[in-house]
Amino acid sequence: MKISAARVIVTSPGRNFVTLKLQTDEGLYGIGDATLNGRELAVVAYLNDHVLPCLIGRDPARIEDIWQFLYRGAYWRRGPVTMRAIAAVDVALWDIKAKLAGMPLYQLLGGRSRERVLVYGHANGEDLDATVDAVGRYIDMGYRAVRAQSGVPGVTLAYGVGRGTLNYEPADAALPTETAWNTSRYLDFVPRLFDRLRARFGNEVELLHDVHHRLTPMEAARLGRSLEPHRLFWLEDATPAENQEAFRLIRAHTTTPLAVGEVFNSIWDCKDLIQGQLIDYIRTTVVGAGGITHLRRIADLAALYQVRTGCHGATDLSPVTMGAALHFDTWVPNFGIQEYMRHTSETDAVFPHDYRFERGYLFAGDSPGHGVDIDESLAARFPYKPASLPIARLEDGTMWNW
Ligand code: EZ4
Ligand code: CO
Repeated sequence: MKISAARVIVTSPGRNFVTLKLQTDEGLYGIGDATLNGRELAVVAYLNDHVLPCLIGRDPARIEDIWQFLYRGAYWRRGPVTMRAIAAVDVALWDIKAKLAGMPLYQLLGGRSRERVLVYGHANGEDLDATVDAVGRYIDMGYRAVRAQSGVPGVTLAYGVGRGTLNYEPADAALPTETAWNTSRYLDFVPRLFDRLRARFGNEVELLHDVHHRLTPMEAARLGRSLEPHRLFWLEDATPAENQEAFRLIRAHTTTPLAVGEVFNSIWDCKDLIQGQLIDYIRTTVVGAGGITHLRRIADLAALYQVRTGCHGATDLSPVTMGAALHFDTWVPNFGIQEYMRHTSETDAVFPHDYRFERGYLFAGDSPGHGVDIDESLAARFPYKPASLPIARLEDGTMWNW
């Protein structure tokens, strides 16, 4: 069998997605996601100009060798654009291999380690009352784990606050929206939010919170300590992690579990965090870190140190990534939780899939492959629309981390 054609499909059914379709000379095809929020066309160019011409005529069974070819063979290693392009190829190849075997992908990875995949949803509101109500609505929908984000009094456009729908999408304008940040107000507010949530909902529901890189290590340590009574499932991205060592300081001061890594793209970004036992959950996902082939190396390293997985699953990762992630989650022994933001109904229609949500869990389907397809004629009805992620500045104008 040979790879006979490769095509990149860009579609925007509510938001932009980049999808790779690899075809074989025997009629089988595989699908991979290559979406990089706000930088979609950079990955399209990387695939079209540098990756796809090298794939034609290759044996699609050689997943590992093609991975190594694209990683080592580029000379310029890593980075979000390269690693997403590699992920798209890798996932499409696993899809082909599993379809050829007539098995759901999790069977090829080593089989089922669990019956269902615990997920968390995103509840958010413009203020404290609205956020408490939003968490209640997620619990009513059956969620057992909920991420709570709230507008902060005195902060214009805090991270994670939607505009009245279930589908929060931060890439909201062609050019970056400017938001203003105030750390003191945030640090005063967040413990009050979780006081209210625990008082209202008790300890049964798992609660999570995403700082989205806004704090320094010592501020993060203070927040983690102040949230200890609220027993969070995790505190996410408390400080930027380019310097992995920064988490040592946070860790020394708090027992609140820490999660990080949705922006990481290789095992090298999390090696010290894992080996130093500085985190509890690693957030790298299939599309972010070079596909199933590389993510499983990260998970295996993490398992040695009792670090569990918590794959990124925001709506800017397409249903193809969600499908592949659910097969990964169904297999991976050190599974923690899976993020699950619902896609719009237009997105779900463009990407027919066999995974399903029930009572707080997602279930990978049993059709051969990763179980997600693309309806190309429907996709063509939603042309690409430029969209950027926002930026954040401190109130004096200093650029900050969004
Ligand atoms: O802001 O994926 O935990 N989830 C997140 C996401 C990110 C988006 C950026 O594209 O932090 O909502
Ligand atoms: Co996050």
